[in-house]
Amino acid sequence: MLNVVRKTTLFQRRKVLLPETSETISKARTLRPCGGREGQGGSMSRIFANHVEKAKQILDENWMGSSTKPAPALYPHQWNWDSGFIAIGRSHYDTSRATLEIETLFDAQWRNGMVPQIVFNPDTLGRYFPEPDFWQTEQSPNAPPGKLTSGITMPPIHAVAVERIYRNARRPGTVLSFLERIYPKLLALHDYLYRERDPNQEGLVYIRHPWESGIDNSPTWDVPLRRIKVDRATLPPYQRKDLGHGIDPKMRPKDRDYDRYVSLVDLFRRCGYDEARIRESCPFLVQDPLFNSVLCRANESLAEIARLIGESPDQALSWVEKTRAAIRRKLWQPENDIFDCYDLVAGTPIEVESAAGFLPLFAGAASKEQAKHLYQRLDSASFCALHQGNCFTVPNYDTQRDGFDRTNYWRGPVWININWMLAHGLRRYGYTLKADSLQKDLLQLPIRFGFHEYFDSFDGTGYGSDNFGWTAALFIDLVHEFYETEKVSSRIAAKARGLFASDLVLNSGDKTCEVPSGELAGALMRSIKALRDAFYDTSRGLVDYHRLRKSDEYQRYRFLTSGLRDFDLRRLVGRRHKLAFWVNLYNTIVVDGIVSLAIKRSIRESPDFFGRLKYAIGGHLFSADDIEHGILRGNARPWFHVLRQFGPRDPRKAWILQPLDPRIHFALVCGSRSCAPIEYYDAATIYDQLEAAARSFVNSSEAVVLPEKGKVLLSEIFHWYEADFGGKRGVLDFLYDYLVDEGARQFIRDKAETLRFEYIYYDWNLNR
Ligand code: 2M8
Repeated sequence: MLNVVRKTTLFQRRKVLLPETSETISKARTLRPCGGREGQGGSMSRIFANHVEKAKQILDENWMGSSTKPAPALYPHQWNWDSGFIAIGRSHYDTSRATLEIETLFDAQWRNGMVPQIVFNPDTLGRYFPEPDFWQTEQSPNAPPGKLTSGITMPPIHAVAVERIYRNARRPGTVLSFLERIYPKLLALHDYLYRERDPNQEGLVYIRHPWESGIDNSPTWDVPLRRIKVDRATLPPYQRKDLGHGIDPKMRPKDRDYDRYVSLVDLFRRCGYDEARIRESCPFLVQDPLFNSVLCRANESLAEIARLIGESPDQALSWVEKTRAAIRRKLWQPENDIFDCYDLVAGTPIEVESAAGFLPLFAGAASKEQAKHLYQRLDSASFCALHQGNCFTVPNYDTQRDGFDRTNYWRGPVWININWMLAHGLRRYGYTLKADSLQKDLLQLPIRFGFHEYFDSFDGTGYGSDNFGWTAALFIDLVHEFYETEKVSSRIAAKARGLFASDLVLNSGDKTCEVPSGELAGALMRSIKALRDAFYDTSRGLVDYHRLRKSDEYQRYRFLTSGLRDFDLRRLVGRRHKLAFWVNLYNTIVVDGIVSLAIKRSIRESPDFFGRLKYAIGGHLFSADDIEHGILRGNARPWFHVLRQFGPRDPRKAWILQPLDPRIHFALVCGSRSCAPIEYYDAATIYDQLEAAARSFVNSSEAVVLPEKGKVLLSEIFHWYEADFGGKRGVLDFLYDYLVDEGARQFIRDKAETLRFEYIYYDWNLNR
């Protein structure tokens, strides 16, 4: 992939890309296209619908008859928490496979209640290590007869999945018998964990193998694993099978990690899988915030399931309280603003922070104060801050630490399941903006880079296995959730419609500016520059609306706009001056509108925002649309209309600017995150500035060239205004002229005839 995001100031900005439709997913499970003034909803929904179809296809291809393997070749059996996440995805459209997935897993539940990490598929043995011959779980009286399983467990997400299956079922009543069957098994699993894995009755269970955490080679485990001195002479011989699938070994655990994984398994089998014996001699016993948070959150679901089938939720609720209190008390590290693991063997915390340390948010286990600190740590360069650019939320390990590795498995890349849980956790504590941004990253990663196992935390490249189960499943869930959120915002918009139904002339009123007409344009431009200097972050394209609203600079600007009512536009002389005047005025009417309408999250809260907001200028009204399509685009047809902006006899046609310069599209700011970054344009330098704006935009993540996929992903701007660039061929020429990556240019040159464009979601969230 050639042109994603680069670490230079010029290309600093990465925008979060998302669909902007306000349609909701119907219960009939179809993603319908939609209209919408601010964005081309139809094609957006289609992109979603296509990818949901692709995700379902992946799950179908990985289906093994009664459960789903996590990946086509790398993981050819059923995995414990993978099945939970997969069932969550399927719950939206295939209740029967979702329930079967869980039932198959629990059919292999051990007699002591443990649900194994892997249930082996007898038909695909020989392709993974370690398999039943190595685990030798038949030594344990607890192993389930007739089933082939491993001898460890994983984070127990299943109750959460079961509750989802019920909630998402078209006829929840029909799922009740499944709930009745599975409830005692879920209860037995949780009971096993508290009984066997919490010897001191603290409310915190331990894991005894890195594979039990699900985040196998996380740097957190380096410390306890170092304790294991591997003696090659006594280590049972083994052969790794995970390196033979075309995956770069750099992206997988090292041999020395595997030696330790294997030596732990060897210890378990030597102990006959007897928990008391294992506990006595195991060098790896860790109370992990990830595992305990998942268990704690699952207890909440367990209580809910109990209520649904008329059982008492008390046991599950008391576990919730106990584990929450223990996480809060024992695992919190105030100096690091995060939850750490506790090493039971060493009797100390493991102060190595991964994304797992934020998961108590998922369980509601963090206190409000802890959540505040967690949020500060999470929303920082360590884990990719909001609007930071050049990163995707949330990398699995602190990007600022030495051990961070953006490509290696659990040592840095972004994982969909962890972030899915984090997004829920953030929402639970009211950090909606951050939760939204996680959700959008999680949606765009598979769309842009494929349904991979994990993703590069800086440029999004997909690693590990392709066609990965939980990436596909949670994508389906996230799409559904996204549409649910949209349903709420469209309700807000409907409310707003009632409040602001008519035109809003922002410079009407009694105030009259005393600046002489001949000086007004200059004074207005200076005041716009003052706004830019004080309140715009031009590198990230953000506006501090909150401070701006109350500032003297903004009052001054408002005051000067009153002078526009009598301003004689003939005073603008020369194309540079006219261009700068209209571009700056457009960008500032948008800011003025956002402040005046007290827009909170998106200009979409106000219907027809660009058409209704107006300035009276020289006896005529000019909306933002009039300025953009009428003046700056040379009275072109807006993409959402059939007619040109100004009719044949419209007197405002006297001010249209021709010829149209397509670079204005990278200077006009629509108050949203996917538009160009806001800037002040100076008449003296405007051509250079437009040039820089176009170059920056084309080399940002708004234009991604993917030679290996034979396609180019582009901002919707190139779609809506294709004609302004001279059609598709003109867009290609434009890209060719402005791209700096030689490989990308060459690809465009060679493949111009066959190249396909795909358009990236447009993020209408406010650029604040
Ligand atoms: C990975 O773990 C397995 C061992 O369980 C492996 O590396 O072979 C982890 O990513 C784990 O979280 C996941 O459940 C499993 C299957 O996707 O693969």
